[in-house]
Amino acid sequence: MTEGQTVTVSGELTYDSDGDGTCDTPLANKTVKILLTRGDTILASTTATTDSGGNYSATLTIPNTEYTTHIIAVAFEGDGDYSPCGAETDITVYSSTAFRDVSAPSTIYVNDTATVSAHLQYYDPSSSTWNDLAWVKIEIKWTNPSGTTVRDVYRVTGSDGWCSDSYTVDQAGTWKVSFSFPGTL
Ligand SMILES: [Ca+2]
Repeated sequence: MTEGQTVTVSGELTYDSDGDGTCDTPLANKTVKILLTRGDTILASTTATTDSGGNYSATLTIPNTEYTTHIIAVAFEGDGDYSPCGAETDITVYSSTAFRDVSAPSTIYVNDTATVSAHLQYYDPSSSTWNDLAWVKIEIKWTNPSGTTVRDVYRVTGSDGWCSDSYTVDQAGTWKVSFSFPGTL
């Protein structure tokens, strides 16, 4: 994630119906707090109300902050009848991220398998360097010459920040392949 980006947090709120320490039953129509924290500091917060299936969803905007790992915490404080259950997820805030190299065949023929690759890096302002962004999920979309998206998959970058995908093209013309890094959630 980078500053100004929004992150959608969604999940299911449950409680421990039989006291075995594991939350197991959905809780409808309850308010949960969703917090973005760094250390002991709350940087952003919002609330959401669960639906009939216990599901909630809310959006937070990443504020101006340090470029490091943050925690998104979902908290239900309980209301007397239920024991609280919560959840946490780490996210990392980057000053910026970019696909800094791409690799694709310039010409291929119908029924050939094309492989495209892209190199994701993030900017570290403390050292003024671009570094490889490893082990994050990338969405890759293939659009054929008619403008139809025929493949939409997720790939994970390797330790070198590169990810790739292959597709057997079945139409002549110009194909488009898009790479996007939606953030770490
Ligand atoms: Ca239980």
